This record gives sequence, C-alpha cells and structure tokens, in this order.
Amino acid sequence: MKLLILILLLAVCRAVQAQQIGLIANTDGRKTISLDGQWQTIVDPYESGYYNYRYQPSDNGYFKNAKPKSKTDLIEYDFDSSATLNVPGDWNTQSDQLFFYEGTVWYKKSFDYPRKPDTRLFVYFGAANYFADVYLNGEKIGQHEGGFTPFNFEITKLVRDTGNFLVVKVDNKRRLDAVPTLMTDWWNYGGLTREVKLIETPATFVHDYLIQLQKGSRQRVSGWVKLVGEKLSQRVTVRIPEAGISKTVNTDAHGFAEVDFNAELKLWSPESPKLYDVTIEAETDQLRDHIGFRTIETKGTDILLNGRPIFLHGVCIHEEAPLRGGRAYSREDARTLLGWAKELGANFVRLAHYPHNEFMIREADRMGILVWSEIPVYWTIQWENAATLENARNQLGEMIARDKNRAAVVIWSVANETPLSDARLTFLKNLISHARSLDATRLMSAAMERHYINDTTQMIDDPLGEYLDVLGCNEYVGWYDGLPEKADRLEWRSKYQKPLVMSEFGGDALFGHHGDAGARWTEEYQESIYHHQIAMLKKIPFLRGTSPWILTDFRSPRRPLPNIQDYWNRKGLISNRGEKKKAFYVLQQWYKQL
Ligand code: GCB
Repeated sequence: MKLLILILLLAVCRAVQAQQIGLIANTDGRKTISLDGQWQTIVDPYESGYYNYRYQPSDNGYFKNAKPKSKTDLIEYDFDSSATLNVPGDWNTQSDQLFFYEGTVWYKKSFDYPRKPDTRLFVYFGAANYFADVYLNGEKIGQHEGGFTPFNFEITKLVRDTGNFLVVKVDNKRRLDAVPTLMTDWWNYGGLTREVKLIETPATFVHDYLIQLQKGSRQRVSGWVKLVGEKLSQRVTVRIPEAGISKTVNTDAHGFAEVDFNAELKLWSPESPKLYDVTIEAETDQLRDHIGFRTIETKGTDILLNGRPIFLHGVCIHEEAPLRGGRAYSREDARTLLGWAKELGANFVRLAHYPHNEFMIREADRMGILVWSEIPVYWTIQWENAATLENARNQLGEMIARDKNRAAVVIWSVANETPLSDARLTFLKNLISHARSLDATRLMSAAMERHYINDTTQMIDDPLGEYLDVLGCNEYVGWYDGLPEKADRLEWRSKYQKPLVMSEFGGDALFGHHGDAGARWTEEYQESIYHHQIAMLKKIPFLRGTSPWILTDFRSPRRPLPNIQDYWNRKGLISNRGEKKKAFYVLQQWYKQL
C-alpha cells in the first residue's frame, strides 16, 4: 500500500513538473521584478536540510522554512538569523569559509506580490551552479541541472499576496556523470551566480520566437512565433518599423506560426553592428527586441559573413569577473571584458567553456563582436551514459533557446579537447544534429586536438571534423609542447577542406615578473610564445580565425604554484588586476594590421 501511494505521489509530482513550460525567451522585453540582493543562506555540507538521518529525502526539509510555534518546539535551523549572500554572485568569493567549498547551500528570499487577474507569474534564474531544487512556500516547484544556462518555473497558482518564501537548494558537488565532469581547469564557483527575477506575463503570451535571416539569404527573414496559454489561435504582427516591415500571421491550434518576409535591411557586422527594433504584437501580448540581421556560412576553407570572407581575430574569455575575481554577472563586467577584447583589436571572442551570462551576448551584439558559444562538454565526459547525453542536450538547447536571436553569435561549439573514441563520436554527433535541428543558421564547431604525423607536421584528422562546419583546434606549442621556437618548424595539414580556427594557444606569465625570454612564467617568455605563434599561424593556408588562451587570468584549483599561480591560471594577456602583459601588445599589433 505504502509503495502504491509513493508511486502515485511520484506520478503527481512528475505531472506538476511536466506542466512547466520551456524557457521564456527575451526576459528583457517583459515586466520583471528583481529578486537580486541579499538572500538568507544556510551552508549544509551534509545536506541535512534535505535528507533525514536514514539518508531519505525528508518531508520537513529546510524548504519548509519552519519556525518554532512554542517554546518546546525543536527546529535546528533558522534562515532569518543565518548569514546572507548576495545574489547574483558565487559563494566562494563572498566568504573566506566558502572559498574551496563544494556542496549544498540553501538560499531563501521572501517577497510580496500583489496578484493581478489574467496574468501569469514565473520565477526565472539566469543560472545556478550546479544543481538547483526550487521551492515556493514550502512546495517543490522544480529542479534544474547545469550551471550555466537559464531556467524558469511557473508560480501563478502558488504565489500569495504577501509573505512568500522562495527557497533554493544549490549544490555544486562535482560528479563523474555530470556536464562538466570531475576534472576542469576552472573554479567551481557555486551559488545563484546570475540574476533571479519574477516575470509577469499575460494569460496567453508570446513564449518564444525566432526572427533571423534565412540561411544563405540576405533579404529573406524567416522564423516563427510561439504562444502559450488558453487563446492559442491569434493574429500576430511582427514589425520592424525602421525597415517598413509589418507582417501579420495567424497562429495555429498549438499557438505556432511561421514568419517569412522579404526586407531591405542594413546588415549587422563588426564594423556596423546595426540592431533593429522589432516588435511582436499578439492580440493578448506585446514584446520588443533589438535584433541584428546577418548571414554566416562557409565555402571551402572560407568563413563568409554577409557573403564576404572574414578572418576571426579574437580571444578566449572565461566568465571571471574583471578586477574583483569570482563569477562575472553584470552588464559592467561584460563591458569591461569585451572592451578589453576590442582594445586588443578583436572582432571575435570565444566564450569558454560554458554559456556565459546574457549580458555578454547582448553587449557583443551592441559592440559588434562575433561570438563562439559552447557547452561544458569538456575533457572526459561519460560518453556511454544516456543521462549524461540528455543533460548535455538540455544545456545545448537552453543555450540556443536564450541566444538564437543574437546576431553576434555565429558559432555553437559542442566540445573541448575530448579524447577520440567511437562512443565520444556518437555522443558529439548527436549534439551536433540536435543543435542543427534547433538552429539551422549558425556554424557548428568543437575545439579538437591534433597530433604529429612526423616531427614537424601537425595533422588535423579527428573524425569529428567531418560533422563540423568550422574546425577548432587547441595547441600549446611553446608551453606544454616544446619551447616557443618549436613553432617555427611546424607545418599544418588538415584532412578536411574546411576553415580552421586556432581555438587555443598561449602560455603562463605572472604580470610584472620579468626575466629573459627563456625563463618560464616571465612576461618575456609569454611574449616569445606569441611572436613564434603568430609567425607560424600566418603560414597556415586554411586558418580563418584565432582565439588565444586567454584574455585574463582566471582561477583554477589545478594551479597551486606559490607566488606564481596561487590558484590562478596565468595564461591571461591581462592579469586578474587588469594589468596588460607584454604579450597583449604583441597580439594587438598583429590584430591591428589585419
Ligand atoms: C586547455 C583547456 C583550457 C585550459 C588550458 C590550460 O587546453 O582547453 O581549459 O585552461 O588548456 O591553460 O592548460
């Protein structure tokens, strides 16, 4: 009997969660109420707010936010007298005690919300690293896996006019079957690392849309709109006033309509990052966005932007906050990082190794910087685990759902330095076709490895190359692979007639540490790597892009060397304090010539 009740309960829980709709696109264009600021938190290394002493999920966990009702009541936690953490923000850099912490922290935020008739309410998380269990007023409303993509849950029926409490259990324990897995070369910053907000919508609303140029066309805008709610069949008008466009379509019984029209548009490019005001007007909802229009394709070994060959001269960036360290999360952070990339002469950034916050993409759109965006399928993933694949597909889907209307994004990448095997190829092929089914317009890539076929010849022949549009390749000639001069002797070959982006190269230098060019960790050694690399890169006939590793120093638990690394990967062209190293100027000089 007990078992039956349990099964029934599970089924009901599933049903409640299944009703959740997917990611709400363009939260910028919506009425939102920010939940950023101080949240009450409880650090819970043993997860005793979740499991009872028999290690079974407890009905009375911290999510109940219980208070003693009498002086005899025994309750062993209290959010309201616990420490607070700022949201957005990682916990590691907000408290010395949490610097190396990997485990569970409970977050609680109270809010009032005067409910309005005929509206729906969602709670939206920009990201929570890594697992999030979310509860409102003591009830579970959903869970999410993956530390770098947004998610939302509907709370229309649960929210009260006053005294709501939102509780989130965030757990950043690394796991072998997760994406990423146990081993990474970046800090596992935990917490509610991006903004949290309430989103209010009409009862039937524009849930998502795609408004982009059709692949291969510079006039034809092609896409779709999707409504969610009761009144699914509606007239929806897409307007681009500046281009004189007003196109009305009727959504079908599922709330879906395709949108196609010709338009004379000034195309988006790094030189002229033109964004148009676009409005989507349904009978019950209206939404506004700023959208750029451009095409991206490949032809032989060329990458074509708006039909013309382009060289992607860029740099890799981690989502490490400039100057203060910790996760970057704000528009100001994005402006600083992308501003430095511009100063370097970049027209392109590789956002490593996971989807960055939305400000980065929106600012890249405004500043005219092309973006490579990727998911954390990094090093050793459990290729044969179906749940791991599902998780990677989901993170890929959420990345594309959020950013598919951004002109800046030209490349989706599915993996970084993954070791060759049949299982890995099957896994990555699955991701590539999934991405293509969600977005047919962008280029697919992956950062691969290469190998030597003799002492001086580097070969790109990873079987994955066959399924990519752009080959990505990481190499550390001069750092992990020989000394800087080794680059002078190398010849590069590829099995594929496709463009290559050298997606990583570089070496470590501590800012202000000087010596001769043969001494590791000095700015001179790093400078020498860049001199030799640039000379080598110029000779690769099919090279169409570069994103050296990396714009700024970033924290990594793998880098303990005292007085040099101190848990920072020092391959930055700029230090963690914003100081430019010598190699910055070497690269800048090359990029300014391009
Ligand atoms: C790589 C990885 C990157 C590391 C870098 C390094 O190949 O892709 O995540 O941080 O090397 O510094 O070793």
